[in-house]
Amino acid sequence: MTKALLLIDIQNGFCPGGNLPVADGDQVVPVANALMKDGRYDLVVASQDWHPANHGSFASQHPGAKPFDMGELSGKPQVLWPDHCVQNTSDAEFHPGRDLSAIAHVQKKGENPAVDSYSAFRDNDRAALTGLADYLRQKGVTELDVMGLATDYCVKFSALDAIDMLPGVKVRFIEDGSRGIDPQGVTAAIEEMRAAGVSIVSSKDILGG
Ligand code: VGL
Ligand code: ZN
Repeated sequence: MTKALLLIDIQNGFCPGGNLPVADGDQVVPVANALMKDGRYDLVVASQDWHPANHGSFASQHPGAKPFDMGELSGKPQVLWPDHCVQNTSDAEFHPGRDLSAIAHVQKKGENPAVDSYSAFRDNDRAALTGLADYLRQKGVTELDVMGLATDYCVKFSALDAIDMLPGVKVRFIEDGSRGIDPQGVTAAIEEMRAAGVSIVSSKDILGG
């Protein structure tokens, strides 16, 4: 049994004060730090949204568009976001309260300006893989707990891809270790994850007491 924790996009950009803030996004930091203590996990991996300044998911790249408008990217429907998590800016840095000492691997994503990458495993068009699935397979991971930001986008797509790409691995979503962009989207995301075979758990179940 090899247990891994996957921490999704706990970056300044998705926390209060960031460019695409998720309500109470910073509240997941103490949950992540507590879970990483005491060697509970054999492996801890983090993803990092890492966009070039001209990324096609940014409303700023679409004349006349506003952030959160529905637009198109490479012929596919795309939510247009405020510029966020631009490479080598403080917005893309991990939240300063995070304990990074246990993180064995950082998976960057979203570098191709022509396609968005919500999942830490592959681009939204499913063409390009990030390499994370191979990495976790090579480490012999049998249980994967997923948490972070944002529940209704990157966390959901990462958990669904884990089910799809890592057959036989038990995947759990840590609800109180995650926050979402849209409350209705969060409810739908949790249902979608559950229906796909993801267990919904609380950090208290894991920490005990
Ligand atoms: C995310 C929107 C755009 C996320 C990333 O981390 O959930 N959402 N880029
Ligand atoms: Zn992004």
